[in-house]
Amino acid sequence: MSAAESLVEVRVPDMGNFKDVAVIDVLVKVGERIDAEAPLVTLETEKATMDVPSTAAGVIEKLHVGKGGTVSAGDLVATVRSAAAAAPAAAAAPASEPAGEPQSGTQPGEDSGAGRLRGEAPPAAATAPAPAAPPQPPPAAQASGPQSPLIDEPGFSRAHAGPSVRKFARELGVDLTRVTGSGLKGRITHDDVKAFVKGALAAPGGGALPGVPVVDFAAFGPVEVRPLTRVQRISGPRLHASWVNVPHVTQFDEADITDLEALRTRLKDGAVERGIKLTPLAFIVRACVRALQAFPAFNASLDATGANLILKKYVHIGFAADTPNGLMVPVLRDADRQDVYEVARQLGELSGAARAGKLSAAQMQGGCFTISSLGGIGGTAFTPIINAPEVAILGVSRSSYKPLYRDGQFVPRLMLPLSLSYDHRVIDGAAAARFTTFLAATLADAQALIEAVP
Ligand code: CAO
Repeated sequence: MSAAESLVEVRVPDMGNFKDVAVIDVLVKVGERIDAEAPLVTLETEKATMDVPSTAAGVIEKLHVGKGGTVSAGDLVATVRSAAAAAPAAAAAPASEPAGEPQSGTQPGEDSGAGRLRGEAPPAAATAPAPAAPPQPPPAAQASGPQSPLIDEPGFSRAHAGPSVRKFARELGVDLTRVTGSGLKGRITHDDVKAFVKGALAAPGGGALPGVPVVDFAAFGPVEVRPLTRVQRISGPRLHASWVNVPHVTQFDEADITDLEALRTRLKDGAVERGIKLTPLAFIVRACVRALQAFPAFNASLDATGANLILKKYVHIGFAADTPNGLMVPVLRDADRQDVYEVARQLGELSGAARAGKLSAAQMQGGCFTISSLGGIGGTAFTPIINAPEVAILGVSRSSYKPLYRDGQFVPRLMLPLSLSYDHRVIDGAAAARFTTFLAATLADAQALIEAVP
């Protein structure tokens, strides 16, 4: 060892209350040259994983832990022969946040959880003494990586993978939610990402979607270029992601709303006196709540692995609102706890805020199921795109009188067209037909829809 070189001991950082944590991967070999912050080993508790990064650049002189072993805070992980000035030998390295991205829902300025095991609440008190000067989080934990509209960001940040695998996936534009992990407890490895890319390249079309031709329209006549609105630029990639990732099927049906419309007409003026516009949509929301309660698989989402269905015990209903800035989807929270008047009041408030461009981010989050009503405009049916990761969306078109054959004769009935698009990975056709049949029957039972909600 030359005079300029020094030996740096890299130790397990403070991990809150965790002891004897499993070493599930050793990411370097003796003699290997590494950069500062390079992940050395991966640790895993029952709830989370983290990598221990090197505090210095240099060459691995000795490894003190092996795959399958266990470690606690302060244990020696590796000795690094470093040419540069090194960190104090006994200093614990900061824990590397595996994500390198902000956690879902984390706002700028909030504690992103860097330096803790992912998936854990902040420890009430550190069990090991903290270094004199708190170490800065590694650069990867400070800045989020470049984001691709085709990556499911919340899912990506929850994926079971270490920082180097995340960085690798970002570089290749791989959405980790679509990669199956072959490591311990489904952890995603570099090889898994490589295999995913190979598979994508081997797919027909080389994994990329065939492009549409680029045309110089000006060659055929005068044109004007108008940029998409901000809302369109955000919603476009999401609609596209749902369209290409989710196998959509649309089930069509009709509901006899003759009695419902008669009831609504009777109640409408009284509602106006209370400042409420009682539109058909409020009754449709109430009917959807009942259908979602009767068919819980429609009030669910697939998890990031695609192997489990997350059934929601709350009912937040999104509805598409046509605004001057483009399509927005405000979310009516706890629709199961509101009567039709309260639903109507909130629909009015939320659609007003949407049109005025005053919806907060929170008012557009947490939806379980979406309704897209074009009934006020026209049309007989359409195929709405699912607001993924929701698993179904109800399209509603304009009601019209139709002859219905009843008791040996045709009678005029007001029929409401329903178009239910659903994720065929989660819902089969029979369930969808049962759902719309139930919905139609519920809409036909007008009195039940105005019952008070506890
Ligand atoms: N059949 C017949 N008439 C209907 C109807 C239906 N299915 N639904 C609503 N109407 C009537 C209403 O009764 C109302 O008539 P009155 O004023 O005479 O009572 C009129 O149409 C207008 O209703 P509205 O638009 O004020 O209220 P709403 O609750 O029906 O809809 C909202 C609210 C926000 C959903 C709607 O304004 C809107 O933005 N719709 C467009 C949604 C959209 O763009 N979807 C496509 C998404 S995919 O690109």
